[in-house]
Amino acid sequence: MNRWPFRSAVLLLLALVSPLACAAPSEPALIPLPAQMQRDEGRFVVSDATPVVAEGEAARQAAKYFVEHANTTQKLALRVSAGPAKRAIVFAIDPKASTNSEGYALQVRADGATVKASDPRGLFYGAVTLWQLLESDGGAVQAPAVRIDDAPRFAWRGLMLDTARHFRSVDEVKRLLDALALHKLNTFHWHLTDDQGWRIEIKKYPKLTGIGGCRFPAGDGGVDPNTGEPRPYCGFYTQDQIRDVVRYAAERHITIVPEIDVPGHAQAAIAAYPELGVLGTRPPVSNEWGVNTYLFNVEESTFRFLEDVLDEVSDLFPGTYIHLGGDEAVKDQWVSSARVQERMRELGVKNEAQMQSYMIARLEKHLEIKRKRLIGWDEILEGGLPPQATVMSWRGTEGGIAAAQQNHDVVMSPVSHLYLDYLQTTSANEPPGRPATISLQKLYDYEPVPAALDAAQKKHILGVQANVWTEHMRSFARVQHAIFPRVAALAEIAWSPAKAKNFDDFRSRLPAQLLRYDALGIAYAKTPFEAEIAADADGGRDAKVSLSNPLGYPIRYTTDGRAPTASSPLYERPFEVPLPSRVRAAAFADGRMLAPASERALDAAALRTRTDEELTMCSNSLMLRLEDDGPADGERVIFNVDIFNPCWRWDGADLDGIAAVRVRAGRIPYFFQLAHDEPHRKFQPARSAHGELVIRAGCDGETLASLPLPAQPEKDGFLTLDAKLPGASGRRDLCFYFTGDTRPTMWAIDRVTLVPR
Ligand code: TNX
Repeated sequence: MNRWPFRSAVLLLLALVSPLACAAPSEPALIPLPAQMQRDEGRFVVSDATPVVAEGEAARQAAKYFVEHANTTQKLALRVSAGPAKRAIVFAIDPKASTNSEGYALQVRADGATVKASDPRGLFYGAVTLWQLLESDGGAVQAPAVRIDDAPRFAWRGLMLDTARHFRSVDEVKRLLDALALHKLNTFHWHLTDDQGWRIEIKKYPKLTGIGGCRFPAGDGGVDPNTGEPRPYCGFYTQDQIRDVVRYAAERHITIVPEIDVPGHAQAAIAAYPELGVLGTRPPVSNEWGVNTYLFNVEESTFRFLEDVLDEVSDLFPGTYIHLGGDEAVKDQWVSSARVQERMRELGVKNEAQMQSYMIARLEKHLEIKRKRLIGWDEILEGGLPPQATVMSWRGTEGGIAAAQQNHDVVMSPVSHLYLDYLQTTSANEPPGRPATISLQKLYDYEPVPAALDAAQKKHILGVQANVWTEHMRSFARVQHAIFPRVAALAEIAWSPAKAKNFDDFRSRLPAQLLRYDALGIAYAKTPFEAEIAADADGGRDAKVSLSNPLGYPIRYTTDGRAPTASSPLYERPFEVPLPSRVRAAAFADGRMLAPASERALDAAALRTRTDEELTMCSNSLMLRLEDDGPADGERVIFNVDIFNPCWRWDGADLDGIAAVRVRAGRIPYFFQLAHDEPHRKFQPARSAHGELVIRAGCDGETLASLPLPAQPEKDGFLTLDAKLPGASGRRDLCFYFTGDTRPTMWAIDRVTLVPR
């Protein structure tokens, strides 16, 4: 009798039951890790009949939050009651429970659970922890017996969302706030104004949203496919919606820090009210990424405008901080304006950096009247800064160090580690974004308190924040991909004691967090959990296959076309397969597949093709992963391209028996304002009307082919060119680039195929 089908069925069943049971980790999979935890003997079984006891409003709120989430993820129908009860879950405010208002004490015993805190905030975080403790094997839900004494490491645990570049609905913002709370984050920095859109209703200046709330996207994305008419991209929050979001955040103990960016990133405001600008003319709301040159002017009337705006903003947001931006304000317009220079003389201001300082200081004074504190990006340090101002350090840690040394409070948010618009893996399944990868581990290993600071200066580090800039995130799915699971690592940086941090341990707790994401409907990034299949043709009959997972989870694979399971062979080292073959592979943890299996058909033809992701960039000047501009809605092709040097390499291409190289390229808009970086963009001189595709043996080597480009791509937006390589042989480093200044569009390679003789 053939026993294998039976065995597979059993394994399948095992794989289907909740992996939390299979995992049975000795330590509960809590994220972020609590400050102190002790595991005791036994477990508390929770059922629909388990009473949840809460006395007083604060306790009731925390209990309700716990019950809701226990219902969502564990299908428990718990009810909150006031009376004492046996074998209960108890939430209580207790002044002695914790000295930190965000701290709590939690105990689970075989006969019940208690969460106590001195403040509603702490009680709320205790509720989150208790929810995370719930485990189920498909049958009973239980929590391990444990004693936890917890409090956060940092007071500022933040995430910034840019809703200017791409707008997100109120519902999406709320879903995000919910998820932040479950990571014990307490600050939501809401980027509401930028060159590409003004997103907050200001009653006194309705054109800010009426005009500044819409832009016409570059290329096909800004054209209605049915009518051919321009199609605007619009969105803003009414003041009622803002109040609603503020209330929703407060219920989750999240403070919102609104950002109104001055004096740069102001093009949308100036498009609405040109009199606020330096040139006096009306620019369009920008549809280009990068650094735009439009600045607010420095007239008294503009200060009145900004103060009016800040008055309305202050009334909407009850939190202490208002963010005034200050980033990337290239001063060209101020330098070349006679009127701004005259104003600078009037004000006794020596240079443009001091002019920005004057502006920030004056607005800071105004915020003081409204009992608000000013925070801004680290550029606000240049030219001097009022002592009360807080600095958000993004350009590295230097700004943060300098600020703390000058006794300013600091929030660390370095582009190198905490920018979530940077992609997290090199997978071809990554969405558009910035491919200088910030992996989960890189983010996790970030330490926010610079060693360069002395003890007193270290106290100025309020905390950390990750930033989600959304130039490349058209959808909420992409925003979630950028945030999850990296926000789990951020949570641990922000909350857990520095000495408790351990990436391997974090990684072992992560699969349980993914199950929570699944249950909550959070569209986390799958790319860190994929198996990557790399193959190298060995002479033509066989290929050498290597498998990897960005996080190092074990990989199982098949070569017989079947889907990999928890019992498929475990990958240990590179192996050979005959051609053709089909390799399928997936990463596993606790017997569960972490992401859909990857698949690769290996045959001689497939191995002669490289996609843009598989090619190497000739330099790393400004690498982007960009999407096509069409179709207006739906899926678009994505290209890896260095916009400063659009040049790709195939190192060691095997040219034996090869007659030609076929290059498929797409044409995408060139929609970047690079200000002072613009001259670094190198356009190789063109020889023909529309430039050419040049292929060389090594980027400085002999030219193998130079093919003139047409004026237009084919109907589908692509172009296929065949370059004959007579007499090609051996291994060569092929280098591909396009010549000519092709703005406002540019060519980008989609794939390269070696065509045999
Ligand atoms: C720099 S970070 C910016 C943003 C961009 C971001 C893209 C900062 C204060 N300014 O305007 O969106 O780079 O990574």
